[in-house]
Amino acid sequence: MRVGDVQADLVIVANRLPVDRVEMPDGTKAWRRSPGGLVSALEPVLRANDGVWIGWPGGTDEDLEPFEDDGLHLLPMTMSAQDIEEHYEGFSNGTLWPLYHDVVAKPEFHREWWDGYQRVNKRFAEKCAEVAAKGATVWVQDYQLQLVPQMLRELRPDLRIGFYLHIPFPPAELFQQVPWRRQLLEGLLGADLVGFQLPQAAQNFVRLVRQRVGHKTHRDLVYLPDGRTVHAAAFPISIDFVGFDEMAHDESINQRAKEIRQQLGDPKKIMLGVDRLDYTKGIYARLRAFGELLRDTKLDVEDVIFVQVAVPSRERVEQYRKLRDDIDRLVGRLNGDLGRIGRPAISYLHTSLPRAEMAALYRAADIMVVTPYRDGMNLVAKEYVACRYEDDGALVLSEFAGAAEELRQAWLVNPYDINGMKAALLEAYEAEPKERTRRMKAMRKQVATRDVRHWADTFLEELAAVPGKHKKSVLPPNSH
Ligand code: GDG
Repeated sequence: MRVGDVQADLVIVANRLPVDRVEMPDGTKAWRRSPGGLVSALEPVLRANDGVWIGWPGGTDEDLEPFEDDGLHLLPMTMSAQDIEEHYEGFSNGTLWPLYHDVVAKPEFHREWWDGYQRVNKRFAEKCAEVAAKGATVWVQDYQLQLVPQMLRELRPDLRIGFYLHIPFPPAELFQQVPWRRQLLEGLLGADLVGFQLPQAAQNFVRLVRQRVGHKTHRDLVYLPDGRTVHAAAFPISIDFVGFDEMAHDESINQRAKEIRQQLGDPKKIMLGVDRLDYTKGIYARLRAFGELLRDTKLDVEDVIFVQVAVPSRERVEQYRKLRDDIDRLVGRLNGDLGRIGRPAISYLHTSLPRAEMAALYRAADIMVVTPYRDGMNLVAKEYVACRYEDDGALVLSEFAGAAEELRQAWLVNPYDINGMKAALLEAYEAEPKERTRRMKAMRKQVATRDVRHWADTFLEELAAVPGKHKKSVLPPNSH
């Protein structure tokens, strides 16, 4: 099939395609479905609407034809080495990522990165404009493509455009650092509906639009001089609860969970962290807190082990390389100082794992430790909850993960407060089974009802409901 010839009624645009280009052992290239939550959320929607997904398949300079994979229509975008350096590694991950995560690392501002960001956004917008049918719905995903809504609206005013930001949207005090702040806001205002993880992020956005662009706003609505209304609202993302719950019941997964326990030397308790190796995730501080509990003899390596899976991520970006070295050193030191023969303090894996192995780890872990400094949502926390069908296990969760708004019964911690984190780890470790069950039951109920289908459905319903032209009298925007 030639997707390029098709006019689609639903177009999803994301930085990445839902499949990765992989090289097979015989040297040929093939496609492999990426495992993320976003893919499982959007796949049924795309299927039901016979839509098209536009995105980068990974790799450079390979021109690929549109194709169909397992019934999904996919349209690969080509990225040059320069695009990757300036748009992806540069402006997206060197400027926006740290800026939007509370400046946990220092964002860098480079004019050539901004040029690359604009260039790639333009190409994505043009591709959308080509394949969207008249009056179609386009759903743009995430911080790498914030200019697409406006660029696309200029090309195709007939479209209904939604935008969803998967990461936090910062308060005005931080956002205004960016030299191109107004362009970014105007880029987003091309959408009819701008979705965020949390209500606070939507409020930050509306406030910035009022202050920086000068548009009239009322609660979660922005009134534009051309008569359009832009709606900003929160749609907390979630997971395929039923899918995880079913996988967790699988005999072979539970067998594997037992085996993992044995291989770890049958400790009384297993603590677990699973994160992309990213400085926002708070891996270093969490391991330090655990190390101190051992050093203080509050915990003993004979009883407990910390399994930390760090999934390789953005390895060409300098800050990520440094983080990896720091964590390598810390793990080495803690194991050297505190471990015994056959009893390391930390079992550290720098790798990505198959989904089934992740589920087995969730089944094996008595305490899941999720302590980001800032996180849009954090799906790992929800996946753990979904796998604990016996209502056992304990979740230690950062207050600064979006998930903390919903998972109130977790042991909530401030990841900057090492003593507080130590206390929470210890409490979760020592909690009575009854207490763990009470908390887990409530959290499972929450994740089961607010699953990823609910997320996608509510967003698309809201997008379809955005009102037509408003009749407000508004002044042209100011010009600062
Ligand atoms: C961004 C936002 C927001 C991880 N390691 C492996 C693996 N994973 C899967 C997990 C989970 C996903 O990747 C990670 O999602 P998170 O939400 O935890 O974090 P980010 O990657 O930072 O995601 C975040 C999210 O977007 C969605 O909006 O929640 O706040 O930062 O699904 O299971 N999957 C497999 N092997 C691994 O080794 N198969």
